[in-house]
Amino acid sequence: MTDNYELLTEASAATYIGNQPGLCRLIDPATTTSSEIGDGNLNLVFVCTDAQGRSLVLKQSLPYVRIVGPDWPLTADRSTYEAIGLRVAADASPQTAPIFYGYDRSQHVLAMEDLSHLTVWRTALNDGQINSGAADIVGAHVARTAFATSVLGRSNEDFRLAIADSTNPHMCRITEDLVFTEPLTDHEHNEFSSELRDFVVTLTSDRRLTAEVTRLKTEYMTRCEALVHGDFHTGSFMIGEGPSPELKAIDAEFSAYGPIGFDLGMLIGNINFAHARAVALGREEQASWLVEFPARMWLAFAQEFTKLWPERIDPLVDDGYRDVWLARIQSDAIGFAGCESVRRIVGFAKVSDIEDLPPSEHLLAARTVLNVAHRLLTDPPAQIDDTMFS
Ligand code: SR1
Ligand code: MG
Repeated sequence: MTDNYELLTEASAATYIGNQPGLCRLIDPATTTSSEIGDGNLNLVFVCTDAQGRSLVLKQSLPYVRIVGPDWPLTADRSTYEAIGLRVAADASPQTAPIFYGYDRSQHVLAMEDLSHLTVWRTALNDGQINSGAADIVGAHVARTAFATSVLGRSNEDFRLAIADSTNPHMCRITEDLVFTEPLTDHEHNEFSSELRDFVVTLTSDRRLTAEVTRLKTEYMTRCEALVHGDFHTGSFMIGEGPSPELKAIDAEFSAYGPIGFDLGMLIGNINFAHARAVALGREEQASWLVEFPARMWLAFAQEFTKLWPERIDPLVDDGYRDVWLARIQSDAIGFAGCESVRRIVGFAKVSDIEDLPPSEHLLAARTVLNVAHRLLTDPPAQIDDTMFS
């Protein structure tokens, strides 16, 4: 699945930079020191800083899933798709993407802006942070990247070529298995406390729910509307402080063409976790903000999409179709939020929002998340509104 290449270390990162003329213009390799800070599920991440304080990040794919080890091999070519996703976001929405310095395909290394002055969004949420304008920022980000990569922003030929270039089969397969299939089957990846067993079995064997997840999985696999980020959870963002924070989407190795509502739904699912945590910990102000988050993000998305609409390339995409499309994106997002909510409680790659809670709060929060998911998948609201987490 993967070729031979050399894994970077804290000691070798400066030498690597020294061999890359494009990077030597940004940072002095002779005085560079590096520190490996990767805390995600998959990759190596090095923050490299020189004596003048200039810095950048090198991200390298490991040939396996980091949190499991070599027993779960994984194509290092995922960085090729991450490069596509990062370039698209940097072009279409530079305010919400890291500056992208380049990609070395032979070594599976991406070079980008150092964002270590920011915090992983999930960590900030877990600590109780509130950023009132974050939903507006993310909604507009999704609209801009979706518009730019769909038939609205690309010529017919470029659109089809882009689908082919970003097909990303191995990473999409992970999503197909982990987000949709495994949580609803008797899979070894599934793990949850014994007190939840009866509840989980009842929920995941509800035929209305399994039918809806099957439908959504097929939509994810077949409806190539735009380049989606593909792993749009709160661990895939870096955030600053304040009402209108610096907010950057990172970790785009799951990029592929798919339904535009997929990213919106992933994020709503993760806001569901943050909300359940806030409620379990009695953080009322944070919980109220998070209840309003999905509708506010949706509004920002729809407004930005509508603002961009007059710039569309294909003259046959008429104004009436915009509202049809928006309605479908909205209903997709509700369903995908349900899938992500089930998956992170039942299946692989749990989230610290829920897992780090003390046992009794953990149980309460997990049940709350699953109840919300069940409703989103079997009796969905007509629109994304403030009742989604009720
Ligand atoms: C094997 S990868 C597990 C999960 O980590 C990533 O962040 C994605 O969410 C993926 O599903
Ligand atoms: Mg990630």
